[in-house]
Amino acid sequence: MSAPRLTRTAPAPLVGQVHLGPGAFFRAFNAVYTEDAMAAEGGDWGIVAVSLRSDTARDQMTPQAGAYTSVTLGTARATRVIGAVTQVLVAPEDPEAVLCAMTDPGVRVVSLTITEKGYCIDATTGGLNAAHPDIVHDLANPDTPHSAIGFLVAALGRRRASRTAPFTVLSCDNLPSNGGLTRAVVLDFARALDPELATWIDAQVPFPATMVDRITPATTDDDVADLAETAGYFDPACVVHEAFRQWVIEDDFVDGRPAWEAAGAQLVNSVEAHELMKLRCLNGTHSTLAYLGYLAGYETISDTVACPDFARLCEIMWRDEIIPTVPPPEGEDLTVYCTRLMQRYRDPAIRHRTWQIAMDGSQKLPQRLLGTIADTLATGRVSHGLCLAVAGWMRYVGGVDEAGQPIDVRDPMAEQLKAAATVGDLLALKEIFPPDLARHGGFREAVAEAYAALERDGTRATVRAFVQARG
Ligand code: CS2
Repeated sequence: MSAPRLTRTAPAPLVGQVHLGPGAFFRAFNAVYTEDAMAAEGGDWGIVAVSLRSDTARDQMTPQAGAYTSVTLGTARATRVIGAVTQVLVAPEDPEAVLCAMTDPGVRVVSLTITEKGYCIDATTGGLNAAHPDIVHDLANPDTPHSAIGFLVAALGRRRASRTAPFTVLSCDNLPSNGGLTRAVVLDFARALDPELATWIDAQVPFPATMVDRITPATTDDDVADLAETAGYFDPACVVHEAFRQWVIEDDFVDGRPAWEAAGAQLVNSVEAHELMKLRCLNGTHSTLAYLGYLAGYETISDTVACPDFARLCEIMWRDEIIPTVPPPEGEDLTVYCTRLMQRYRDPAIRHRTWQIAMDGSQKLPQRLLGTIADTLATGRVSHGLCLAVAGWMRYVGGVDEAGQPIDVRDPMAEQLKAAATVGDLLALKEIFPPDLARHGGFREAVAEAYAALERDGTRATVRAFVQARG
């Protein structure tokens, strides 16, 4: 007999937030923190979630009135039904409904998990990519936006016109200075549309930065089936994640926020040090393991670090190449932090696919690997482990694995990457490699040598040779 569908039991909270990007990470992270904050301190902080692309989350959650299950994996496996999301909208179907939600005076925070590519950044300037097809569309059709940026500016414009207080814009994506970056692209868009609106946004709208951390593999059919078997109900919107979570938030909100500190979030004046620590120590080694692990034939991160050479590669990179570039945030011991990271990576219950992490490398490499490499080059040294990771990415985006099988490369720049025939061609992509770095002889040589070793000896042998040489 098939299990009954999950149904909402607790009454839906009154809405206080809109969230753009209702994917697994949001459901495992933002919504869980908000659920806990409301349980602890009350408040009308229910969430209207908005998908900018697909109807999947809406179709999965609407029959459940927005409720879904958070599954904590590992030895402390636990499940709980989350009720913080009250509705899921699909923007392409009804942009007006999204704008109505975002202009509701009761909505005081609009948060985002739209992935790095969702910000339409021009990587060479750090500002808005005005040539991005969604931006071109939205500037010509401001009332029916496609992009998150277009929706933010349209909603803020309506709030200004109706003399409604603005909301706080809270980026929750893995980008350095994600608050300032979001502010920059929103203001660029607003200036192109209505300079007076841009002036108002600049003066009235806070864009606090955040550091977010919870390893959340994509939900599989097996996860849904396991939940149906163990909990006795069908919930296609369930999310699976590790127990660990960390949210560091700049406390700069124009009209209140949920009591996230009651849920364990850290409210600080500046997130910068935490962001750098997490992007370089966690996401830098995550991407390293993703590309080299996939090429070596490992399906998940835990499978990859189960090989002593790959675990040792991480430890050497942290010790010699990453930690020296990261000023420790107050209260953090980076050696302890990285030891804990390796414990998180090793958890076999967290089946985080190398292929999933390998996605969108053109949007991830700069803040995860290249910044660290550039900072180290400035001291006269070359980060050979990180350059091996860059070479691994280059081999990966070549689209063929070591068994000669095709690799399903997912990246906004997939066509350009496929057309790049050599290391030099890839280094010439200014959207990824800053010209100063791409021209640096020590960097070019280290990447080219690593690429040649991967091609000649294979990934496992190359990683082994690296760790044996650097013990
Ligand atoms: C991962 C991140 O998919 C990826 O790129 O590196 O989603 C990572 O799991 C999170 O940042 C962990 O907090």
